[in-house]
Amino acid sequence: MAALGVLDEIIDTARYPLADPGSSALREAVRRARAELADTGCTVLRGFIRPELTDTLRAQGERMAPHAHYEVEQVNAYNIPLDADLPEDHPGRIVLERGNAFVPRDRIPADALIHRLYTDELFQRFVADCFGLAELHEFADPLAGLCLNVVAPGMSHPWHFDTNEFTVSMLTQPAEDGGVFEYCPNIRTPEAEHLDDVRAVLTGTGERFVQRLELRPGDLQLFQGRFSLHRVSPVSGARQRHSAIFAYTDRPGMVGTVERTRQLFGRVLPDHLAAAADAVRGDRLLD
Ligand SMILES: O=C(O)CCC(=O)C(=O)O
Ligand SMILES: [Fe+2]
Repeated sequence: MAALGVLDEIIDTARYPLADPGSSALREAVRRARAELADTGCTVLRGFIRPELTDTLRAQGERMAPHAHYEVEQVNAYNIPLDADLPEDHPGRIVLERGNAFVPRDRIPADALIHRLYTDELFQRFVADCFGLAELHEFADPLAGLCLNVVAPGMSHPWHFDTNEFTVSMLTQPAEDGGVFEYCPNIRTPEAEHLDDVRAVLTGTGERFVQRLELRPGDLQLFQGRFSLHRVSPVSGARQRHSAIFAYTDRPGMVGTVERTRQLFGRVLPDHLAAAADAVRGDRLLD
């Protein structure tokens, strides 16, 4: 039973018995995750990975980090074009430097701990339960589905809202200093942007909105970033900060656009071009 192998080798199944969804330990873990997600859009499952594996987790990340696409990009918090027609005082006009770099899925060995977790069906089932989703699918995108997010000293992953509904991540290597995950729970809602509050955070006067997570390698983080502005604060010291991003959707077949893929990874694959062609044609018939 391959799935059981992943569970017992990688996950601390004494704390998170994923193969036994009816157990009181697992029911309590799911209940807590759901309650915290409903409250703040964020929950951390501490010590998800077996403690004796945290050094392997770190070392594997360190080995793949040189394959990240390093290119500083000018962005805003909303992931919209910088020349968008916005009022003078709109926080979307504040330009930030995105200095993090992603190692794409095709550079992450299939036997790496994070890759084995990402594709494990019981892990996916557990994550879906925590988010209260009926189903969960890996991205069909060969690059964006699983990434290692690398923030080098002097860099940050600046304030932003996510375009996806939910994110699953795991710190694999902390920074020596800085590199803290900071977030503003529900600073906007589906009904209201709360631009004044967002501007306050972006300009450094919104401390009252900001919460900080103390993450340790091997903690599993579940996050809903569409309404909660968040960032990884500037990294300092000698070490890069590494985190695995496990990207899932509630519908199958998710492939990134050609433009965004080139920005994030510096290249595109035939799958991205094919998906773009399908989107234009609206069907999969031969020309
Ligand atoms: O690396 C992290 O902890 C945060 C990543 C993030 O916010 C993102 O990829 O959208
Ligand atoms: Fe994000």
